Amino acid sequence: MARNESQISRNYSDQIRAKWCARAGINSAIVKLSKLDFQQPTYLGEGGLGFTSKNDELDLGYGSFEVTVQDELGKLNINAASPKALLELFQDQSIVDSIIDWRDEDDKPLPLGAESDYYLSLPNPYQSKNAPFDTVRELLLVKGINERVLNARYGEDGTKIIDMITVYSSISSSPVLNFNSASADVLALSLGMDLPSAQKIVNYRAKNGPFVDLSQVTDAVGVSVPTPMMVSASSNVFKITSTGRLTPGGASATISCIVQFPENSGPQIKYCQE
Ligand SMILES: [Ca+2]
Repeated sequence: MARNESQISRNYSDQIRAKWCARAGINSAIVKLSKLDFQQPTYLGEGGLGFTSKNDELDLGYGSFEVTVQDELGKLNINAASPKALLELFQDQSIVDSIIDWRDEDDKPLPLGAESDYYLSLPNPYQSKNAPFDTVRELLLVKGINERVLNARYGEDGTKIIDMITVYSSISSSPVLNFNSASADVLALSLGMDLPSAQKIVNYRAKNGPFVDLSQVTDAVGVSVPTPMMVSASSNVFKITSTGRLTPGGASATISCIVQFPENSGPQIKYCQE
């Protein structure tokens, strides 16, 4: 019995120490991102930025971290996504109607959607939001959406849907898409482009580095980019995911944070999941 208890308490303290390693990774990413010039094009490389405590030549003594950074503005904004984009992504009209009902102001359901009438009839009732999503995981409150739907894979590279979408905007509250960070799938979905054209943008960017502005995309790739939503060459809001791992024992802990870097103040943590 006593042995079990000491084992449990040891596991617990390993978890705490692994979490401290993960936090060190988050801090290291914030320091790196703080050094970016947010007036310049933001390009973290295809697939985002990755580094480890070993790359940083940081000795955590008992553990290490592994970090990935993604540009949130390179994702499909579910507060701005068109019905067509949502249908392409989720392949389910009922989910599309329910997402639109959740974020629109009225309480009148679309043909396959749901508003407060539906949600108030659930065993644990709640109202329809009738306002923009504040987090991506808020989608779990919407009719027809569960973890399986959010973790389904999309497109040729099989990215999880939850990793392709965002609710975050730049400094102004309007949703913005950074064409220097968006994958071909996200460019196609967000802007209503065809996939081969979107792929041209990504290929050019991967080879030549980021675009300075939208006209340069047209000049370089020969593709005129539709702009049903605001687009930008830069970003100041990122998702940092850090996994801390203990060297002996191998206990691990992962932390994900959304961090925004406003122009005239320090970094702001918008969301954190431990
Ligand atoms: Ca509504």
